[in-house]
Amino acid sequence: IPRNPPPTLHQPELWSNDFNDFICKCLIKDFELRPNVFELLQHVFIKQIVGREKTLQKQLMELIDLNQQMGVIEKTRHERIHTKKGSYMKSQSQTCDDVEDLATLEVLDENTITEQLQRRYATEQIYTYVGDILIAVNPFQKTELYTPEHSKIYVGAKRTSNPPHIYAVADIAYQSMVSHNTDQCIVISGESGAGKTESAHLLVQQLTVLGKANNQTLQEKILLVNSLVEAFGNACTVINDNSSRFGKYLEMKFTCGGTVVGAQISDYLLEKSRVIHRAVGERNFHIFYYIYAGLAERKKLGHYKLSDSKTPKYLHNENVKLVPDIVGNAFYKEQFETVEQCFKVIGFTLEELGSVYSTLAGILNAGDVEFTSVASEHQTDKSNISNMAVLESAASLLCIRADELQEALTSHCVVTRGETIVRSNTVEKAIEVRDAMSKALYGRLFSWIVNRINSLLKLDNKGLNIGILDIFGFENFKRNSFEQLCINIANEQIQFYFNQHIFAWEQDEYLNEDVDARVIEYEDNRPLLDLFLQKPMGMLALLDEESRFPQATDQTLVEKFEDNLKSKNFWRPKRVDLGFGIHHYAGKVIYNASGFLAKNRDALPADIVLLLRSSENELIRKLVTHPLTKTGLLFTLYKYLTPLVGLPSGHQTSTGDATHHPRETTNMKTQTVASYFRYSLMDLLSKMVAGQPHFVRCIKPNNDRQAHKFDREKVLIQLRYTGILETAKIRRQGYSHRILFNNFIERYSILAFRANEEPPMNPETCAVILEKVKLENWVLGKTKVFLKYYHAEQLNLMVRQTTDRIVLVQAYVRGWLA
Ligand code: AD9
Ligand code: MG
Repeated sequence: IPRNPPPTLHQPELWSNDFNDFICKCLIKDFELRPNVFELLQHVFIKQIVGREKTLQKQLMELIDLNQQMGVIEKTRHERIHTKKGSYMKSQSQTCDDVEDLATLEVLDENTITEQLQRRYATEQIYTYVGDILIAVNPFQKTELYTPEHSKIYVGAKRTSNPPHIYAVADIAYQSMVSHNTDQCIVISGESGAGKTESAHLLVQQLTVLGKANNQTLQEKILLVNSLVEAFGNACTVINDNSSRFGKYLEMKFTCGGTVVGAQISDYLLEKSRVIHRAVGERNFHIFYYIYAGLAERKKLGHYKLSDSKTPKYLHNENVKLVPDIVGNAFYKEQFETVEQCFKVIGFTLEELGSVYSTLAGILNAGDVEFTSVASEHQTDKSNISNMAVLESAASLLCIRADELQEALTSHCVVTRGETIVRSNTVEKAIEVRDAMSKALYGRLFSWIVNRINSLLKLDNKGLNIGILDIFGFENFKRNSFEQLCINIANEQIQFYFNQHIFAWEQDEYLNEDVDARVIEYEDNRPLLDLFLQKPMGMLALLDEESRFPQATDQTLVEKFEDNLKSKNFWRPKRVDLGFGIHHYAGKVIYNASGFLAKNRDALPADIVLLLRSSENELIRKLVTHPLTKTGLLFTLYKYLTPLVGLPSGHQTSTGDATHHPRETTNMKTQTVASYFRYSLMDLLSKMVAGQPHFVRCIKPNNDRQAHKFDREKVLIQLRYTGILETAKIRRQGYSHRILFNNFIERYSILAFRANEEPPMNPETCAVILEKVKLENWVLGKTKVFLKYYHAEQLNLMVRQTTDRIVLVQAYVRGWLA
């Protein structure tokens, strides 16, 4: 029996009206009425089956048996999960006050919710629903929750029949994509280390199972994409050993029938400053350590001009020694092999791989180039390179001329009145140029890898997709810089999107449609978005403005903030040089503006660009020649988005902005990080609003990454700022699904009307359908049916069961009549 069949019921040329009528009658009723099937059949087919009663009776009994078996199968599936050994047992661990959906709690307050989560966590039930939203509390240990068995029972199952699970979210997104023919989007949020990336992996895994990739290699490739980009985009921070240092939106592509056919990734704002500098106790991107260990194992360090005794500067860390911590680290070696395997399976050529390694080794060597100050006649501080051998190594790895690299690092050209003058760089300036080159190379290499993966996994056919958003989580370190500001603004934006979806749009609709529903108060973070994104007086706009003044300093920048930002969420703390505070939705953060201007300008000197363009390595040339543009910018949605993003009118009217991607700009100097960041956010949101969203909220139960430790206060704070309590309330009282009358009738009339009937498109028809299927607590508005979060799933399941059964019976009857 095919899943998701076209309802052959609607092919009257195949079946007589009587027959259709019969199918509707006996199938709409549930399994309990099955004994009547025989009578009904006899009644309808009496004329055609004279003389064949015995055979028919036997076949009908088989049919009934089969149906019952289906029922039984479903039952045992549940029993299996309930009685499976281990602590994840619903039947044993679930007490009578234990609930799987917080929206159904009798007493709804912070304490009760925390208590529920704690109780469930203690028995390794890390997942809990709040209506249609999934809460995932990080277990900080391996669990038995992701076996093939689990994967199986969450396929096409009713949500309430299994314990809450991330696989159920995958299933709901998949089923609604297939049955409504619409794109879906799964938004995973939570602070750093809460479990977003792990959740994203699990979703991809389950979606490949659901999407039945008929091609094993494709399935394998999709599963490897995450590992590959994470090797380049993740790093060890003080909070998380595998912290995402970029935002990732992975779209899985499906045919309309639901077969997975490809994947595309969009990356957002890689924290490339990590290449040149890290906070105390943190590390560079994983890949540097992997290749170091891997190349050492293959005795190839020399080939890539890497030392086996001296740690490159870019990998310096007070606690890490090159030997044995990097070279000789078994985990890193293993990861190197895995990454190389990923590259190969996805389809990168050996030549490309070699170039990637050379570029990485080139960056590490560049980082070790040192400068000394020399006094000159006209200029007091000129710089010289003190270790020419290292410079030569870097140049040879990047396939450029050493003397030209030396020149580009130690001097720069200025054009004055049509004349080009060469000026020397001070040591400081030379270091800045060197680091800018390293950052740019790494950032562009990362984007190139992402684009290359996309072109290798791309499919032309237009189908449906499910996007999974996994960004860097909210961060609050001892010292917070420009990177944290960007990360936290992105999180602010995601929270705003969540609020819009869960609260604002829902409540707007009640008003518009005259539906009586209690208004739920929630914390609106719109003022914060305005503080950051407004033009011309928002923080990012001010930052851009100040970045344009050559004389500006980080000090003048914070003063500018202080003079212009009028918000209770912004303040200048006393006694913190260059400090400013922001009261984010998730808490107060003190930032240090030191380096903001340089980081925002992110200038790559023209001399370096020209030099790299002359590289004999094709990859390096590509990195600096072709602007890497992101595909699929959905700026048509711009209008719809603008009120959502919270951008003021100045931005709305500048359509030039909207159609022109920032990276396409040829003048690399004018592209600031802040303006690119705004576009990234826009791009991301435009993708998100195009699909139906599903939310996963990851919760970190403690700051020590410990299993079995539930810090109530820590959890409570997260529940508060993510608005879980309000979410539970609105899910209980509100109507999260709103469907236009016509759409509702088209989709669900099969549940109450015959195939050849054409019920009128009016609210009464909707009521007939809803009453027929015995749903309660729905409301009819002026143009829409208002449903509770659990109704949509019940309806979809009924439609699926009905079509499945229709196909089943048709298959049987086809057999008898033949
Ligand atoms: V960040 O914002 O990228 O710094 P994430 O992505 O929210 O962060 P991540 O998924 O990397 O956090 O999880 C952190 C660690 O928690 C993982 O490395 C695992 O050790 C652990 N974790 C998270 N989720 C699970 C899980 N479902 N089962 C077991 C988990 N361990
Ligand atoms: Mg992550």
